[in-house]
Amino acid sequence: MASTLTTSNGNPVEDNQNSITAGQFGPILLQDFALIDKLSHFDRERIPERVVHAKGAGAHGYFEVTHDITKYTKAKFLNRVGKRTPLFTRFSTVGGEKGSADTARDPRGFAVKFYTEEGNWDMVGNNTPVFFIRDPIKFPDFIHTQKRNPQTNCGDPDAFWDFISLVPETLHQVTILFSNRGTPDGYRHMHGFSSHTLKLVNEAGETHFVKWHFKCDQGIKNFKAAEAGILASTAPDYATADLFNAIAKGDFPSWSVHIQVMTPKEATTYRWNPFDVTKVWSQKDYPLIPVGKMVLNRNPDNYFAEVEQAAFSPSHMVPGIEASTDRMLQGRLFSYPDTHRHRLGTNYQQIPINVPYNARIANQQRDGFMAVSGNGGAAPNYEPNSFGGAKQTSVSSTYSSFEINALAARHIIQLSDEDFVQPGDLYRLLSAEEKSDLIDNMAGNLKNAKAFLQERQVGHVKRADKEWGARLEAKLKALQSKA
Ligand code: HDE
Repeated sequence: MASTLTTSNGNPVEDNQNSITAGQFGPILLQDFALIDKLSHFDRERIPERVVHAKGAGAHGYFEVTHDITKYTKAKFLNRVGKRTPLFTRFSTVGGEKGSADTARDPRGFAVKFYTEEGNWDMVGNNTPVFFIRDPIKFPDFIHTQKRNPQTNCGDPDAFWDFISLVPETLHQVTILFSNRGTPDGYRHMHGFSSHTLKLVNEAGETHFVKWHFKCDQGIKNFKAAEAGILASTAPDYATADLFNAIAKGDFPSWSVHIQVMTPKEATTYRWNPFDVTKVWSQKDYPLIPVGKMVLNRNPDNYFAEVEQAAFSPSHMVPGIEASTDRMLQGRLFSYPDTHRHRLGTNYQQIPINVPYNARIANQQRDGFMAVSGNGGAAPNYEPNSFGGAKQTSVSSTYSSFEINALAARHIIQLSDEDFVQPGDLYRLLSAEEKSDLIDNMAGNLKNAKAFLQERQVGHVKRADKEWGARLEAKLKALQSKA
């Protein structure tokens, strides 16, 4: 049965079509609360969009443990095979605005909020195992080159390729981006990765370094550049609709979750710095160890409430899962809650989609805009206290400690030949068709940048693989002579 229409304070609205006026043709009266309530709320409907990953789609589901990894972690949600934890996942593109096309060439965000009994763990990853840069101080500049030019307000291929070619550590991720994995067929046909190295800590306090892999059970499917381009104009919400429709008809997408595990000792001798997010760990060296399954089986009821207001952070971690010293991860630990406080407010954790509802929240944080969950009631708002308020756990039992004895300075990570090995290996792994697609996709974009930028980038590609570089150069020449 239809319910009665009300104002925001619950008063019945008798007429939602006619404002109160002085006479048939007279001005509107200030006393028309129903009108002012409605207009003023409308005036405030927009919140800032995410500065990156603005366009996205999300769904609810669960994680089920299929294999015992208690020798690596004491995280309670992982302590029993068969245990299920509810979760919420949001997928996204990165560079475009909230209204941009789902099929744009871009990495895809892969963010999962696990509502565990020890609070929420957010695995905020991408569909790529690596990232463009390896120091967070470069991130705002890098993102600016993908956004609009400050003067023209149009996309700027010169800015993008200028940055990419001045910061060649980007080549590994750029290779993935310009392969067909840069245009996945929706969100159901791609893997997810923590990309960063995280730390697992077991009951005995022993630590291991891990990378998380969410292997897509639907199989990988990508678009070719031309198909993605057409869909950008004919079905700009392609991936959003695809996820929603699949779940609505009971075709629940799932991912098999694995970890790669490295001991702290191995981390000191491995060929690649395990804390450099531009590098992968070979699965030959560190095979995937199965952990569980993620299933998405429920659509949000309300996009804004659940998807737009979802606030993920790599710093939302449970005992047994900790950060590594990866510089990029360290920067992100700060950046996400910071952006949430700006975008959603100080009390963003009280918004229902973010509430760690399987844990009991008890602390001395009080007040602030939109304190909507009881604000701690009558409990003491300080600690230590003698009146039954929340108390800290013992230091040694919850999180691990590690030793640092080092010089604080702006330490440079030198670019070396080693940085070109993994992109080259990746190229050499591709099939003949995939190689041609990569070269076509890259040249098709790079051709829009100034000649000296093209040359600089071709130089980096040659350093990774001579044949690849030569083919890219030839393709660029061919495109130029056509133009
Ligand atoms: Fe993000 N990133 N990021 N990022 N990121 C954001 O947080 C940032 C990075 C990723 O569905 C923002 O809530 C910095 C790597 C995903 O809501 C912001 C650095 C990876 C999402 C932010 C990175 C990611 C974001 C914008 C360099 C994969 C969407 C809105 C140190 C491993 C989450 C927000 C969602 C979102 C900052 C790099 C993944 C501004 C400073 C590497 C999936 O805080």
